[in-house]
Amino acid sequence: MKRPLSNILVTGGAGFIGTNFIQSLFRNPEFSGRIVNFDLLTYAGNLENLAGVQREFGGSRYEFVSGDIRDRKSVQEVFERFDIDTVIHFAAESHVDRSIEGPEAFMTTNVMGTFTLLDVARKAWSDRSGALFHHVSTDEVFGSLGADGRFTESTPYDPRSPYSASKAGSDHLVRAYYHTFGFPATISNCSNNYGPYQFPEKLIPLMILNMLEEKPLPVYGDGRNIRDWLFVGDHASAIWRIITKADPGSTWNVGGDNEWENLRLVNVLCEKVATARGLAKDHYKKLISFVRDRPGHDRRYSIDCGRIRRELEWSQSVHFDKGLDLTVAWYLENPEWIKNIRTGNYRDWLDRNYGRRSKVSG
Ligand code: NAD
Ligand code: TDX
Repeated sequence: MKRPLSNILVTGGAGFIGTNFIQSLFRNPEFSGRIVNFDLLTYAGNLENLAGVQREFGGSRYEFVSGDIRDRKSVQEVFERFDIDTVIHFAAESHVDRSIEGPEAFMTTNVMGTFTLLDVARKAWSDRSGALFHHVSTDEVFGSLGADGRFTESTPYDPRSPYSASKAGSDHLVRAYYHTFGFPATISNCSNNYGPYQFPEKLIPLMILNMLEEKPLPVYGDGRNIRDWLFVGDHASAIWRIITKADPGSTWNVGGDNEWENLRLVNVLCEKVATARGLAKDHYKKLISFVRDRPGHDRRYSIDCGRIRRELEWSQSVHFDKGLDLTVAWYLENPEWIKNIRTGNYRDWLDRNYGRRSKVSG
């Protein structure tokens, strides 16, 4: 291991990937440090996800601090109180559709929040060696591909949505801090994650939950857009490789080598949910409903993650078929989790969003 990892600040740890990352770290026999989870608990943050971690490690190796990464004072307090030596920065507004509806929070949290964290960390770490700031980013910063080509670590940035522009802005800031101040930072750009605890505004959980309620399954445009999917636990293991093995200033693409057209994926999900519930294989397919396309909808993402495989010996362990089965089973087995999050902001947003979107065929 290249660094101590004694006191890790995880921002956005109550969200989808942060939750899975924290759980995986506490299962990892190589990790013996403490995690401080700093999260604003927006609509997307859910502490219930970490109730088990809190029970087992709370007060000793796990602390939750409610706070906003845009608030310099709170961030400074955390650095001082917990002697932070590592940051894994997940906190963000993460949903493309919301960034189209209301981009402001994406700019303040993703850009200014990242700036605030970087700036506090730089000052706190002026005399420290072995510290690391790992910034969790997305393949969407590279823009949209046609039928050919793949994103590599040197593909020029070309973000198309307010979300991806805000993530690109934060990536640039992280690199600028490395080059200008010698600040110890790494970046990963990962493809679409799926798995337990994902908020059901994203494609896979939204489809599963709509099936359970026999609601329309809204496929944007012609359904031929392509995404590369990676099981969230494999993203967590890639981050572990980076924080334990990578040099400051390095950037890593992470993906599943697993491209799917949305419509094909939704059809497979229909079959998996139907099978899991003992229904005819095609039961849910009649719910597929083509709706107005997402504005600026990126056509295809494809990520070349050869570098992390070769240089950090990372590999994914969950095949898509198995990962989808696990994910479907998790949503079917956790109706309380679904009930608890489907209130307030989420419900209002969903009603507004899908109420407005016109159906073009069915
Ligand atoms: P998420 O929306 O599920 O969780 C985001 C978390 O950040 C929530 O717990 C939320 O409460 C917290 N948060 C938001 N604003 C905050 C603020 N101002 N201060 C403190 N906390 C705040 O997101 P996710 O899907 O888990 O994504 C995590 C990170 O990974 C993001 O940076 C995202 O851009 C990146 N990423 C996501 C994917 C994906 O497929 N989901 C893929 C690649 C990269
Ligand atoms: O109802 C839907 N119907 C539909 O056709 C939804 C929610 C999505 N889609 C399409 C849009 C995309 O082509 O499915 C694809 C996946 O959509 P999302 O789940 O919203 O993910 P995406 O926009 O690809 O972005 C995700 O992956 C990269 C995450 O939300 C980002 O945080 C991450 O950076």
